[in-house]
Amino acid sequence: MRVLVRDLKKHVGEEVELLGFLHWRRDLGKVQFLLLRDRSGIVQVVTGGQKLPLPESSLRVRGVVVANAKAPGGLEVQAKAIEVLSPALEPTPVEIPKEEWRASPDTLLEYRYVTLRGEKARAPLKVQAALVRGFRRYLDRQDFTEIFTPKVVRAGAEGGSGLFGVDYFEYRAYLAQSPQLYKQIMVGVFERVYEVAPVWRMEEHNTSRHLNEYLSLDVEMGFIQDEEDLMRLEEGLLQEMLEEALSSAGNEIRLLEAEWPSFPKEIPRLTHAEARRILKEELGYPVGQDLSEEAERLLGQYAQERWGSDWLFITRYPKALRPFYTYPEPDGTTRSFDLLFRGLEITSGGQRIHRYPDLVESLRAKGMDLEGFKGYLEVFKYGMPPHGGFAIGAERLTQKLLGLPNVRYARAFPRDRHRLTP
Ligand code: AMO
Repeated sequence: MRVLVRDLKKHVGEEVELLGFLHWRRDLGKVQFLLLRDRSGIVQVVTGGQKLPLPESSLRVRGVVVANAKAPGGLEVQAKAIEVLSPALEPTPVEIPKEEWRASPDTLLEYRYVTLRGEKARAPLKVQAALVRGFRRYLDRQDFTEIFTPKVVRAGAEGGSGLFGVDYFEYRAYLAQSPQLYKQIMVGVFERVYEVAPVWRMEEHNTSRHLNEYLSLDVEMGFIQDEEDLMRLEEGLLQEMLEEALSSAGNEIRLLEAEWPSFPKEIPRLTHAEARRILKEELGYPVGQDLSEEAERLLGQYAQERWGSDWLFITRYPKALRPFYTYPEPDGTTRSFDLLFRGLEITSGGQRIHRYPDLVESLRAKGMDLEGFKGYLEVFKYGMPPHGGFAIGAERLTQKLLGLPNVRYARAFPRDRHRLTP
């Protein structure tokens, strides 16, 4: 019966069977050392008189577990038999044990199908999976229903720009840039919904924080009072996501030496107007209407210094800066918010317009084509309750939590301006 590397300590003195990949090998003539990597960890295996195959070959190893203070993890396996299940045919383009961000990012990403096997390369994906599990679990407990909305759509949700076109028989269609309109429609069905799915943004940005395909963690909730209900929901939600990551991907978090954030009971909130005032008057930053990435970074620092918080909500954005569906206030602001984490926007959200005439007027005021929104608009004739929601960018959250230099490392196969393979 197969034993996983993480369980070997329970089998000292016993003969076990291991399955895994040849992570690294060293031949001293009479003895050969190899590191065997499975999904749970890495162990040293010692053998004699064997010709070992190339690294990354998959193996079955039978041997006795012995304590050895000098071996990584304090254990090694003295092999009785090594069977090559599938030999590597070529040396790997990057030496996996040395991957440690030492190769150039382009090289790591070009050979991602095999560089992902590195312990540090795969760790962010493990942490992300745990974050998503926490996301689902928290919302399930709050009586949300998971939904699955179309990814090929007739119109953009966020204002029409940044859409990838696709041929859909004789029609022009687009890849969804957000499940926004569908998650709102589904509030009329289940009141509380969420979705975990990729979205596409045709943006030219070639930065360490932009992807052209990313995982959007979307939430939408009916019968809210205002956007404060949503921010409180997100506080509880993030807390559970972080707890799940720490408890089930703790090894990965330690491996990456991530500085884990503390989570305040209540995240500090600044209105957009206050944030601009602080930037201008206290930080001497020449601020425009829109907060630049540099401005967000400065506000992140400010929250750290003033409240000791890695997290900061910016609320009440002006109408001109938010999509047509955002609930307006008479003073020209909206019931909207962004969440900054360590100075990077990881969430946008807010209350939505829920009355038909207001929505039509808002679309017109933004100069948008009503025709494309026909199916969406109709539902507002049928008693849509006050509602709102938000979306968390999964890769950005993962990147900032783990201190990754680039958001691309938080996605298995990133799609960026020039990368469509692997
Ligand atoms: P927004 O467009 O602000 O809002 O996106 C929400 C969150 O998604 C992440 N994000 C990105 N991550 C990586 N690469 C990108 N190019 C990228 N663009 C956005 C960010 C951002 O905060 N429908 C609204 C949400 C809502 O109101 O419910 C929306 O999509 O973390």
